Amino acid sequence: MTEADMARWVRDFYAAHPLRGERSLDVAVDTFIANGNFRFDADHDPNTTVDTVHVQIGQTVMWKWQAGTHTTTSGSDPNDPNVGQLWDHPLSDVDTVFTYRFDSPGVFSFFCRPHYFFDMRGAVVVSANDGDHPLSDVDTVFTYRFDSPGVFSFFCRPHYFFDMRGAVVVSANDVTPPMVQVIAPNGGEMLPAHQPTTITWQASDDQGVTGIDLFYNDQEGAPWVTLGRDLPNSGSFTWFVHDTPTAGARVRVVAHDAAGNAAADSSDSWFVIVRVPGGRVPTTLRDFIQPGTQPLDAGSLIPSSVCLSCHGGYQPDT
Ligand SMILES: [Ca+2]
Ligand SMILES: [Ca+2]
Ligand SMILES: [Cu+2]
Repeated sequence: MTEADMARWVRDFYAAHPLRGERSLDVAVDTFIANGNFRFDADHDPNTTVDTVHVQIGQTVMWKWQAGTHTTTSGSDPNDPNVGQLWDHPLSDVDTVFTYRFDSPGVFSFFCRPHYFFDMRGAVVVSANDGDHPLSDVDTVFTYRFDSPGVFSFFCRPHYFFDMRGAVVVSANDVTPPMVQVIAPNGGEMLPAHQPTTITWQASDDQGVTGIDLFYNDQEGAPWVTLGRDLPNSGSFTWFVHDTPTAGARVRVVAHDAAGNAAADSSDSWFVIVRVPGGRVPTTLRDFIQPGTQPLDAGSLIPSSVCLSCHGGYQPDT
């Protein structure tokens, strides 16, 4: 067969058979050169007869004519029942380039129709990349876990030039606890019971304070009584001072961050809760300090030994 015969054979073939395979408009990541030695050369090495290129899903491969007249035809050999199903194009001095985008993983063999028996063939290995997934009516969801900090950009391959893209900012694991300081009452104040007073604090965190818990107690070592949980870090809270007159009260502020770190600070020294002259009739649950009646606190059981003395000392044998 002369060169002219070969060109005519290829021309006649595609006059009788359809071209197959949509040409990719993307930039090719690798190229096979269809050369005058009946080779698809991708590695620029004439000693490797059948070359293979490796790409990832969504990437495009180019076939480029250099000499002779050839075809690039998908399939493992001329007897493959699926021959030419994915793509089938001439490569000649008038059809110098074909490009094809691989949108599914697998091994894709191809060959030149007139030169298969000269081993003019090759393969494209398409791997599914963890960071590369289709989204379509048959692949409706993709999820990904970010295990390191940084800014991760992403885009849609076919629609990048329509600005279809985004970014995920992953912050480092937060191991730094917040800083918190009670401003008031910080010790020495005289606070009348049943009157509102403003608790103030300052709290900060490298990643942000997500919640504030407030407590008070009325003597050293007494359990902390909850005044509020998971409050915003507003820096102040109006406390309707409990009717527990004492010279030894403190407040405590606990600051939390999103990673579960916490820090606490209490009044530097005692403040005084002063009984209102004449007292008041309790009107709401807030006025009682009784185990179980506070909206936010569980009660604690009193050991029975305490009862022996508080009832005036019963005789244990009666
Ligand atoms: Ca080669
Ligand atoms: Ca932190
Ligand atoms: Cu050929």
